Amino acid sequence: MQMNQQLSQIIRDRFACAPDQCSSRQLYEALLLLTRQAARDRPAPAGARKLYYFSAEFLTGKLLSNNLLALGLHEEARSLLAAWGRDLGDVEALEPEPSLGNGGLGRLAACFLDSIAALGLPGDGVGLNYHYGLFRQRFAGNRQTELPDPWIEADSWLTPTGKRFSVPFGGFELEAVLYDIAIPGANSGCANRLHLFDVTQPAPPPAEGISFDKGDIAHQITAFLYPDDSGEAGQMLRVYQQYFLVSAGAQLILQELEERGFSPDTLADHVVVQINDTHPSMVIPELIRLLTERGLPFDAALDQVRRTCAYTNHTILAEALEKWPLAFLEKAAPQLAPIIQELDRRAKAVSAAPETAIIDSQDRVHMAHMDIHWGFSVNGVAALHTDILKNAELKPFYELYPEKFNNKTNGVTFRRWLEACNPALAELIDQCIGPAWRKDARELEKLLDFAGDHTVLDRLLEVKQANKKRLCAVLQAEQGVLLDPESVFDIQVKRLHEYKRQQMNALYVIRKYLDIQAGRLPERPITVLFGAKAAPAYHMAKRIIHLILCLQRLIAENPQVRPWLRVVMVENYNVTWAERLIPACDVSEQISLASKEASGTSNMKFMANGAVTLGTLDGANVEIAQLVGAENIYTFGAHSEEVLRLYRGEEPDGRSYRPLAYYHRPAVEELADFLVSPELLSTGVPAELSALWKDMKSKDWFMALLDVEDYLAAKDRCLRDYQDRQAWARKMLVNIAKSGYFSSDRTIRQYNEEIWRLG
Ligand code: 26Q
Repeated sequence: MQMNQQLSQIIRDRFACAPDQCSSRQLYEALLLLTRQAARDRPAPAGARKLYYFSAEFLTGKLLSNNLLALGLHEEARSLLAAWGRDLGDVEALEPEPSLGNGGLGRLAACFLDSIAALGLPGDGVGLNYHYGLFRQRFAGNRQTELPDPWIEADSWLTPTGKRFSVPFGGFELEAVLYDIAIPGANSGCANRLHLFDVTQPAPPPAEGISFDKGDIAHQITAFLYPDDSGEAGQMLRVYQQYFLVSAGAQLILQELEERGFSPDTLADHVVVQINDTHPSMVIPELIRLLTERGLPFDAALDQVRRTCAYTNHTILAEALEKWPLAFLEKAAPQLAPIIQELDRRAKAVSAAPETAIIDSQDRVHMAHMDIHWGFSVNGVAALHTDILKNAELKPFYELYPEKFNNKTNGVTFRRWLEACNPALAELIDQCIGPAWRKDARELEKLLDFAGDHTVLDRLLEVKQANKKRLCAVLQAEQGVLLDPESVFDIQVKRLHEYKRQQMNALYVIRKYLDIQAGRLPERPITVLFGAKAAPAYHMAKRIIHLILCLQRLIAENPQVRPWLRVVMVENYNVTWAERLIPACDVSEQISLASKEASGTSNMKFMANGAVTLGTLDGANVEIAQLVGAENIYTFGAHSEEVLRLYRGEEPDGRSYRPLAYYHRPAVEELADFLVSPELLSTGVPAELSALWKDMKSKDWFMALLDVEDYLAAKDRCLRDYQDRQAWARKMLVNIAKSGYFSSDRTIRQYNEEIWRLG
């Protein structure tokens, strides 16, 4: 049946009206039903082994447009709505965004599902059906406040499957109810599933803010996505969440194995489990437990599980490496404790070194160590990150198991992050090199033939300009700020964390503010855009947001500075905002302290959309720099080796990092002291700003002051170069042409060839 008839029928049946009379809301619901059904109707891909991608987070973003594209229905839907006098964009705007992730790790999982389905590989996601994703951010009094962000409406992408699994916690049991979201693959004709587990009786909406009764496990376990604030209250609930996810997920695996006609003792031949960071690591002991329950001896169960499970590491930040007190695990899942203790005993027989123990001398369980000893693969997410894992962070493990370690540089789906979010650029690319790049992003390299073509370079600048104007219109409508699209758009969007160093970018803003007041004007006005959420209990991160919002206000209210410099922090940064900001970006800020950002993925999205990177040699920036060459990227700052030596206090003179030595440099002191200047204190909360200032001078754990002078110089150089528009357009073109390497299709092919072997 034609889409016209299908949609008209849904609208007639549901709303008893004609398509051209119904509201956008009704059109949205009708399109949701049609798209959801079309995705569900697709067959699952075939293969010898099936992948289960276990993750506490799947940051899918909105799905309507994405799914229409994957199903090949987008153009038909657009023109049908146009014939009814309606705009598909207006309808898509009504979809609530499922923010079921904190940031990079969750968004990576979503890109991976998109690529797995597009490549026609059998692989499902396994996660939790949080009712409230990451909190909704509001600014009040130049500070962040948090509100719940519900996304499940009467009609949503979720399909109840009728499947239920009983999860045995210490002292009580909970039923896990399974919902699925179909993931259609672009060009593959198949669909995989995202399996999301929920409780039978979810809690009612919270009465106020995002606080809730953390002791009410039975109802609250799937209420909220846990923000990254390890060390604070609620850890026990986090453990319950993790066990709920892995126990239900492991039972699903064994049920499907049986349905496929295989016995439990052949698990490793038919199943592979990818553990996305340590949040689902308990799947290892849980699978062992379930296999022994089904009659396998412990050794046979362990042998199957160790050939089934593979682990991805996403961080070297010590505070983010999960170590749970054994007592927590004993309380939440007592049946796992003896298994974990046995895994620990056996690991200690392999290596007596305390740093490789699963259970340490303080009875804490190191989740990553369990994965490394008892999984068959350990991968980092960018070349530098994997090198640091092998040679520093996990060195003792690399010496024990060199064959397990491998790198899989992250990637992003170009279908969402170029085709869908930047249609004008996609069309220009088509005109230059044809549409083959849409199926194989490496084809983008053919754009290099146009590096000297002034017509193409001019068109590239026009597309960027149009995207900047589009962003300005949205910002004016949604946040009431009026920006100058002729200014340079310098953008830093990512979770707020000290190691990502948004504070260093703020110091640049202060530098320009002081310069402009002193009559030293930039060659072109500059707009610095931020988007970032801070974990509610991460006080330093919230202070940095406060600083940026104070600067935003100070500058907006200063008639002398305002025409030359603007700062805007978008409220409630999420995937939808990213889709508008990234195509409009000129300068991509990737300024983490070298060694700390495992990969980064916005760096790849910006690059593919023709932004030029200003960054440290960290994470995947290193690979970007290698691909585009020194003339097409601005790098600065200490290298990772130096940073790691500073942390160990191993510089040649035995030196470790002392921020005060950098603070006292004249160019730096003036900027840092601005944090406690009367004019800034008058717009902000003095105690917060001075706490930030004191920390910067005395601790500066992520060494913003170490790199700040180099950063200021690199950014000034970058902004000067921007003035030669043709030369800049050439840099944009080279970045787009070389970005194909960062397609998640490439990443997933490598996972499949080197880890999963789905066959
Ligand atoms: C841990 C314990 C308790 C509560 C929360 C957490 C927690 C939650 C989320 C720890 C970490 C995260 C998220 C980590 C993350 O997003 N890492 C990013 O992963 C990206 C994909 O590989 C990389 O590109 C980024 O460099 C990395 O920071």
